[in-house]
Amino acid sequence: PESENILSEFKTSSVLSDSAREKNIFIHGKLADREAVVILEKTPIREDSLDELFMGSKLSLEMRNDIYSTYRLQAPPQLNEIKATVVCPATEKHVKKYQRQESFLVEETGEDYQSITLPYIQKQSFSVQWVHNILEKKAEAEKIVYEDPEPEVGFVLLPDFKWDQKQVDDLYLIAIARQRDIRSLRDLTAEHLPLLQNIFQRGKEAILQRYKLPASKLRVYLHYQPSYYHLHVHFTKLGYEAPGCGVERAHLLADVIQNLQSDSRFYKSRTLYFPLRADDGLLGRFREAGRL
Ligand code: M7G
Repeated sequence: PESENILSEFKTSSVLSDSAREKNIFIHGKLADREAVVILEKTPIREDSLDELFMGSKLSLEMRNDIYSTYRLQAPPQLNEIKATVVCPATEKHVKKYQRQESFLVEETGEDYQSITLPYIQKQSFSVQWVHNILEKKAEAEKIVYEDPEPEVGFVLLPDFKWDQKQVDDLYLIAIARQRDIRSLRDLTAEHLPLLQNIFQRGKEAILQRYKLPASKLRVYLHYQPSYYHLHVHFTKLGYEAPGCGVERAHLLADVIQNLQSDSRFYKSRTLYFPLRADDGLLGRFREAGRL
């Protein structure tokens, strides 16, 4: 673990968004002259830390009224951490991704995908270098929870970087397929059923083993559109509202499997709906094509 504070050089240019309820802030700025996005997030209070919290904190009364009283509690430093995520150098697209924005629902037919979406994502999507680094064990190798080395149906399961792994209440893992040419849901056919079933089955087993969470406590899904066009599956704890997981983007893996079982070309031919943010270039393409 690095101890040097690289953030001491961070120069804020603007706050992209923040939320008092989620207790996070997304900041755009510069880190040693390079564009950067920094995400700060207060971590959840863990049940297993309560004794330490009550015993070790400084308490000051703010007000007392009848049966009600409020305090400021100064927790010991190890229980008062902020999770920081740094993207540097950040592209324009990263800045946009974290900016609070109005969004619009897009209706994408199979033809729209071929004529509008595919040409766009081939030119303009986020790099998936970080995904390749994981598959090649050049990064995050020590975090891998489960891996199946088989080239066709194999995958790597590891904690999503949104999850600090301190409590299972906000469990969030991703399974990354070893196959590199599956961009998204749209590329899936019945040919990929063994891969999807393998991820579903072994992913659930690995999570039960490691975190004692049964399949009945998991939400297993793909995003469409994803941010990163290399096939991956999200595993989150049921009931945890992960940031950025709106109902419109999520497709349950169990449904995806059934749909492909009944029609191999399901995701090639069906109209898919998803929200795009006002400044997303893809939304502009749909507008130009008169599809919005
Ligand atoms: P997505 O559906 O493509 O995009 O999911 P979204 O971020 O809009 O949901 C990609 C998932 O990969 C997200 O849940 C990210 O939090 C996660 N993720 C992104 N990056 C760059 C990393 C990384 O470097 N490491 C890990 N472990 N997870 C990442």
